[in-house]
Amino acid sequence: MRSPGGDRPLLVGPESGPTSPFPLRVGGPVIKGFGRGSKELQIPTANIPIEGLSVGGCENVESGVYYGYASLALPSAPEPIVFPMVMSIGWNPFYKNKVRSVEVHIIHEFKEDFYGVEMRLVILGYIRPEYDYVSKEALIEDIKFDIKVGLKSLERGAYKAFKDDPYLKTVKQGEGRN
Ligand code: ADP
Ligand code: RBF
Ligand code: MG
Repeated sequence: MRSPGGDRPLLVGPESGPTSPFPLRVGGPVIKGFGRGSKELQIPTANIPIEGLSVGGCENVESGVYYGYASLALPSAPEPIVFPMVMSIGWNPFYKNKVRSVEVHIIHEFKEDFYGVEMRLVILGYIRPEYDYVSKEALIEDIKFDIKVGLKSLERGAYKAFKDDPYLKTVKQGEGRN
């Protein structure tokens, strides 16, 4: 059971750029999750179907917390917009989920929800395993630190370059929407 605090590095992954299995490219339409992210944690997570992992050829990817870029084909924009993100793949041990989920916190403030919109991910590095926590506050503190790790790690040239990855940009407008 993890407690709040504890030092961990702000930079994750080699300076020279992502190494195998990264970069991983997965995507799917944003679906309803457990309804907890925004309400309980004040950290919304856009969920995509777990099947997205097999399409991307990474169904065996280790559970844990990752960072990278996400793009959204928002109806209001002419082309997909790319944002930094941190995400969890796994069972949310703190909540003892019965299903494995893929949840992405986009590091940007949105005015509106974007359920149904096609989201594409380029995953560039592994931050940490998923933990169980002594409290909700301890989980929130760790996720806030993950956000710092993600942003800082993406600032490096060999990671920043993936912001322009064609996979993030090639979503046809309307794709993935209901
Ligand atoms: P759910 O349990 O349905 O996933 P959440 O409480 O986790 O609900 O909220 C996620 C939803 O909030 C996303 O599907 C998206 O429409 C919206 N949202 C708003 N801002 C963000 C953000 N910065 N990152 C991810 N999702 C966001
Ligand atoms: N849930 C856990 O139970 N343990 C974790 O270590 C954990 N780490 C997370 C890290 C990030 C960056 C994100 C976005 C989510 C994480 N979650 C974790 C999932 C969190 O519990 C989930 O997003 C909410 O319960 C809403 O579904
Ligand atoms: Mg969610």
